[in-house]
Amino acid sequence: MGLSKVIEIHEDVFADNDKSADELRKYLKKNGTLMINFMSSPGSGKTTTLSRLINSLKDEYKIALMNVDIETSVDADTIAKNTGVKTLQINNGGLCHIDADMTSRSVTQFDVDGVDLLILENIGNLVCPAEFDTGAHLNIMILSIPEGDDKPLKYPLMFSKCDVVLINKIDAKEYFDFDINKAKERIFNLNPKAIILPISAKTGEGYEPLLDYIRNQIKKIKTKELTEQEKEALIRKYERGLRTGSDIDMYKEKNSKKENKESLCDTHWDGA
Ligand SMILES: Nc1nc2c(ncn2[C@@H]2O[C@H](COP(=O)(O)OP(=O)(O)OP(=O)(O)O)[C@@H](O)[C@H]2O)c(=O)[nH]1
Ligand SMILES: [Mg+2]
Repeated sequence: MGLSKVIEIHEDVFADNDKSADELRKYLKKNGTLMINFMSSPGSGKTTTLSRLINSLKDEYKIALMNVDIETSVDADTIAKNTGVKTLQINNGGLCHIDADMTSRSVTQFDVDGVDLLILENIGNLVCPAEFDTGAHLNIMILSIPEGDDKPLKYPLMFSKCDVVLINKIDAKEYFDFDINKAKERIFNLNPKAIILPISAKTGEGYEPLLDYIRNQIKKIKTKELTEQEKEALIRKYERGLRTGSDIDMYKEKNSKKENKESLCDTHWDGA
């Protein structure tokens, strides 16, 4: 009896969190803001990766960063100093994760109007952050070479929840017995859709595909979905035979934008 009550409460907590997370995603989408949640174990290189990433994109987009830690504002201060973008430190009172309500409250205080890319540097931990949807549109995790290629076997939830896995510190690979092919195979077994990118936050090696991926995702978040009325009007026009080149191109372009958006929705969110 007591046990089943605990299970009910547990399920409700996650259901409430998922609802808050969906609301935050929709709010950010309306605002034209892509939010990415970066997760990893302590010291894999989140702050270093993000400093370089923000510096590479800050002339193209308005970027803001929220950092979660149990204590101190060291990482938010480091990124503010390294990049000059607006940062917010969230101290979460000793918890090993941040949930969607906490993220929403932080977003409200932070004011993300006009922000194209909102980055969340999650708390360093490979277990708890994977259990809580933060409301981000994308989850990126970092596995670094010194941690070992067996981590997908030991922390499967984290690897199955993320859209992208960055294998960081490849500049140091000659010093460690890290087999990149083994790591990739283990990640794909858990998450066949994962995008895996080896990088070095220290040297910048491997950054271009990551930057292009993020540019593309920002473009997608700003793509407006056609209303049902607009879709029908275009289809009627097309079917009636008003087939000037520009009509057809416009129809195709709008439909392909919709498909792009749906492929994002398939894997990450409903985006309504
Ligand atoms: N050789 C090498 N060192 C790196 C690289 N990226 C980060 N580091 C080093 O790894 C250490 C930890 O990096 P951080 O960026 O602070 O790691 P983090 O994940 O933000 O750490 P927490 O926020 O404490 O969880 C620092 O000494 C970095 O200089 C890399 O690509 N190559
Ligand atoms: Mg950090």
